[in-house]
Amino acid sequence: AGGSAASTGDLFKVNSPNVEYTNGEIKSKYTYRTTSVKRDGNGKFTATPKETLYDFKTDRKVPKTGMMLVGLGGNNGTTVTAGIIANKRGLVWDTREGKRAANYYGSVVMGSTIKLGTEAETGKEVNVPFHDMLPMVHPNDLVIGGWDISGMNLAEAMDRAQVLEPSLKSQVYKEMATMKPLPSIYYPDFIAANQEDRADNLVPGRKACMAHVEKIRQDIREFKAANNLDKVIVQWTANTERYADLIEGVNDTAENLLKAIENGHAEVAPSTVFAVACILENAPFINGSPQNTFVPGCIDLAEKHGAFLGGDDFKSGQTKMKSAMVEFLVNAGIKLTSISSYNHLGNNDGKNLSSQKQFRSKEISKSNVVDDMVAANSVLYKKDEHPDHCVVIKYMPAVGDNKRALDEYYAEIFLGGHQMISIFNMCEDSLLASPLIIDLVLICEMMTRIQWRAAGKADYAGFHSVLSVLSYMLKAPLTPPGTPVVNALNKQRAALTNIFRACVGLEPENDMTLEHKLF
Ligand code: NAI
Ligand code: DG6
Repeated sequence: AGGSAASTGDLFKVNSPNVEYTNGEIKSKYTYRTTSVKRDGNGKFTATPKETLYDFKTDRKVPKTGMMLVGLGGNNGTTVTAGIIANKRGLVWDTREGKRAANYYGSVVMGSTIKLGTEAETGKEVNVPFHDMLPMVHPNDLVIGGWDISGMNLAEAMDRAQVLEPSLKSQVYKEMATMKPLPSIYYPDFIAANQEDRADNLVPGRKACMAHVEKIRQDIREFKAANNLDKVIVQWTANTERYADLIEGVNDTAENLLKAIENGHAEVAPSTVFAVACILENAPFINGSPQNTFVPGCIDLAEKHGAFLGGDDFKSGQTKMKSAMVEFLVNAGIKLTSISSYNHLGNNDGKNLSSQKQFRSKEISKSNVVDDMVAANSVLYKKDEHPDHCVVIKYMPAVGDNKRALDEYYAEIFLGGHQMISIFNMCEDSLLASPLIIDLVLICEMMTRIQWRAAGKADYAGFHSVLSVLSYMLKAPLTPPGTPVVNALNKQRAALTNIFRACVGLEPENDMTLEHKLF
């Protein structure tokens, strides 16, 4: 345990004329197979198989990467920092249930595997760690920094969070005490009034301005230089903000958004100011909270600069379960008719969400996660028919970070019968969110090193600015304007793993296993 181990991407080699390994790159020629469907006037379909040829090129050099968190002093910020230090040092600590060692459980990249293929002699599956599919950054090598409106050092902030065992905290305390968040921007109207008392580490000024954008850009540059980094990825894990109003002439285009910041318009949120600074600094920016940081003008700006964005809202417990459960029910032909989701928690996130406008941002992101699965099944649901869906969040200080989530799934089954599934989900919220923060950084970084071109074209390009490939980790996946949102958890994972497979010239994994059926 411990130490650093960026994957070199050489655990396996693909033996194919369509794949070329050079010192610096992996190049693949890839046939993307889809089905094009036409509907005639009588409601009949013609389905035509379609092939598109792409070239992918993956940079094999794993960069020295920095992760800057907005909200570094919060529960997620301190937990993910302590977790990475613990892994880096291979720490072991006592708990009442015995010794525990640092791990990356809950991280798709560090904790899961991908089927590579079938062993020739035995016919058995060969699975490789996700982290070894492509040459990826190891989380132990991430250099951590960031901002918080609370100036507490990270050791004290970790105590304030009440997430980790004392025997673990004592081992990382000294190192974390040396880490202090950079001052941040604070526009009080965007987060709950009950947060005011921790806002003691502020860049002067209480509304958007270009000086704030420039200050954040400067912070990123200085962090990069001080730590000799090739790349910095920024992630919002600060308080949930209220939605910003979408106003024509203010946040609808890149130009108008920049003008609105210059003019100090009151509807520009701190998270949008961070996003704009990151776009201009070419640092990918991921939003782990539910608010509409990525107003149309912000996405427009990212597209113009070829900068990467990902969002919104970490999908950690209740919603991840929901996106798996609803996919199962609807694909099983069971008519889900209602979902009642209740949860209570006692951490600072819960305190902030006890305010109506901030709760509303969360309610929206927690509520939209079933739409695509329901819309895909015209046998069970008429057009625009939806299951009833209600989301409740209550602040209960005594339970701290130990969130309780109760869900009732009510469905109609054969011949008018009913099925009720009730789930009680209890977890330390930040221990579920921290591995997602890591996955988002590692995958996002990887995507900055993959380029594509249509076969026969001269120039390669990057993926679209909006990285919808991060959807698996996010409750309300941001997708390129005009493209569909996929919430179904298995589809999200398949998109991610199959894009990685395409980069090394492998077909999407299918589970036909004809080799075990046709002999
Ligand atoms: P937290 O309240 O413990 O931490 C948020 C931190 O952000 C605080 O330290 C606060 O001082 C700071 N902050 C507020 N405004 C800021 C600004 N403008 N600039 C810099 N720092 C600022 O909350 P926690 O539990 O760490 O969650 C963070 C966010 O992640 C919340 O929005 C939450 O809704 C979201 N989230 C959390 C999940 C989880 O499982 N823990 C899952 C999904 C989303
Ligand atoms: C209570 O819902 C507070 C929220 O911040 C959640 O804990 C967080 O969004 C995680 O939600 P979920 O639905 O992914 O467990």
